[in-house]
Amino acid sequence: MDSLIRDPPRLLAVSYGLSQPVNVFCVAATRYIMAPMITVHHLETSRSQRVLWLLEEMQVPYEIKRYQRDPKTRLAPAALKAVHPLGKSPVITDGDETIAESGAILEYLVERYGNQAPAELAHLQPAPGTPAYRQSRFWMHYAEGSLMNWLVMKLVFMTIPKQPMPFFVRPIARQICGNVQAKLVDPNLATALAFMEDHLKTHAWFSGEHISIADFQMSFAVEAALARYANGGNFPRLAAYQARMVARPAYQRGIAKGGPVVMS
Ligand SMILES: N[C@@H](CCC(=O)N[C@@H](CS)C(=O)NCC(=O)O)C(=O)O
Repeated sequence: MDSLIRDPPRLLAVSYGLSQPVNVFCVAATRYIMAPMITVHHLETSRSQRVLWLLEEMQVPYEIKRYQRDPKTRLAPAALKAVHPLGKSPVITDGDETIAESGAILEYLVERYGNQAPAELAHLQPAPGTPAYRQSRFWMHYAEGSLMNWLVMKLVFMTIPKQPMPFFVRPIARQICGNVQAKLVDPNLATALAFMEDHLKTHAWFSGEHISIADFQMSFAVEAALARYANGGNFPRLAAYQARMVARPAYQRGIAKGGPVVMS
């Protein structure tokens, strides 16, 4: 055995059941060339940060293709439609697969690469039938099915009065947008944030005591909610949750690569 350890080409041959010694560099190069390469099509200040954070936590190699928003409309460039007909971000490609919708992307990545993740992420997808699983499923749906709608509406009604328009229309636009926020959007956001604040009284992470896929899906919504609606002082548990998430080295690596998360 000692002699094998001192002879890597022969050691590899034995491990792979080959009759000839193996060139270590060939094995490394073949592995590198055959490794599936994930491309994250990343629109600046977008939900795509969810995907970067997860990939960084799982330590799965990937590359980023960056897209800038139109400076006036803040919409995605047409180039994203060449990747996926919906033209939204995030979207990833992995070999022949193209996957859109952040929730579907997170589930795909956990299913395909979750078993390679560091031990701390063992509960990324909680075991079916457990309370953590039910919580995880709820927050995965709630993030995009309910919460993000109110946060997008908030952004739209905050932005409209700042758009170019004849000067005499602006006060009317401001009044209408203010009313919609006060009567419809803000009360719904108040309910949502109080609900999350209450949940975080008894849960360290959204599914329970361990970080799970739901935290990646909720991350963008939490950031947007605290930036657009609430100040952390009113929601100390939500603010503490955000601080815990942002302090994670993998989260910071995602930001360093993808840029700021929330559009201001
Ligand atoms: N539900 C989708 C939403 C995708 C979406 O609307 N992404 C935004 C960025 S956060 C986008 O691409 N906006 C640009 C546009 O609509 O042109 C998801 O979770 O992936």
